[in-house]
Amino acid sequence: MSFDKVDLKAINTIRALSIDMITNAQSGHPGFPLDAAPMLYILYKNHLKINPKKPSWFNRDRFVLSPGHGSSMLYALLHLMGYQLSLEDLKAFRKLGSKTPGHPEITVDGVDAATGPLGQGLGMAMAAKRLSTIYNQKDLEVIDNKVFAMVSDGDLMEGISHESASLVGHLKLDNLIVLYDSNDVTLDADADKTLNDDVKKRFEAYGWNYLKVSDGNDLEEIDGALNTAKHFVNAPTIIEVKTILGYGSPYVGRNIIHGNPLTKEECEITKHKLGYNYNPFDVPEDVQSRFESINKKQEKNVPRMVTKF
Ligand SMILES: Cc1ncc(C[n+]2csc(CCOP(=O)(O)OP(=O)(O)O)c2C)c(N)n1
Repeated sequence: MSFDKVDLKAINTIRALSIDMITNAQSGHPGFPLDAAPMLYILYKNHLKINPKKPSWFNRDRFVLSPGHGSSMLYALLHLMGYQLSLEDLKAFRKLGSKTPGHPEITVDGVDAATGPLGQGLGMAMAAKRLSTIYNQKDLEVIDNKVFAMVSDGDLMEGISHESASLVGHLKLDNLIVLYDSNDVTLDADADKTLNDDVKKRFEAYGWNYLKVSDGNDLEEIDGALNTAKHFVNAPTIIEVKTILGYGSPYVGRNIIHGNPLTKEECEITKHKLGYNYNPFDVPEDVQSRFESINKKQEKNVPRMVTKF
């Protein structure tokens, strides 16, 4: 599957809306959306089996944004995908009572997990697998969904990620695919000040499959890794994607872009660097129609009729 200029523009729209939201709110975390937008876009464009018109469809794939501080990126994507999040909602980011709080809440259509405390994104696959063993019958697979989670360096440093990854490996949960945003930077400093795990060896020791994408801006490479991961059986998969925190911004690769809003001028500089020259909160027409066609495809994922229980 090849990608074109509109795909790149769509990714830059996610990045641009994210930093616009954060700058508008004067608070938030711009570094992660700028680096991780390509993998989020490809996941929703080509892999996640969902239906934005039926957001609570039971057998939909789930997406868990474990580093909840990247919420602006998820909200931007959900808006573009046609979920019930308007541009006004994006402009109300981090405001009390808004549909777009600083960390995602499951009260918002399209948000599958409330996240924020790092390390908690790895648990949902077990429930889906359990349900499938209870309800699936030989001639009727009622539950065959997958859980896709995105995790960060900070997530993998948390003790809970070790426990859950060990259990998931032991249970051979092949319905879990984890995209690891490996940008080598955390909140206070470069990750190597506190983290030097060999992630490949760590996860293989738990019984996982490990894949690596060497360039988080290489759309084909990300897409190919997800295709490979979906066909693995009898083990969960982690895909380490090497990314660059704050990609395109004046603070690229530095921890200060983790949680400090850009100024309006810095937003403009960042967009210019990305080759994206639109006003704050603008969505280019060709990007809008690209998302409409993605949605048309997704709408074919209609809930199947459940006749036997
Ligand atoms: C359990 C827990 N401890 C601490 C925090 C505070 N915190 C927020 S983000 C972060 C680390 C940021 O590094 P990373 O997760 O790699 O994110 P990135 O810099 O790539 O955006 C920390 C410690 C938290 N959210 N949860």
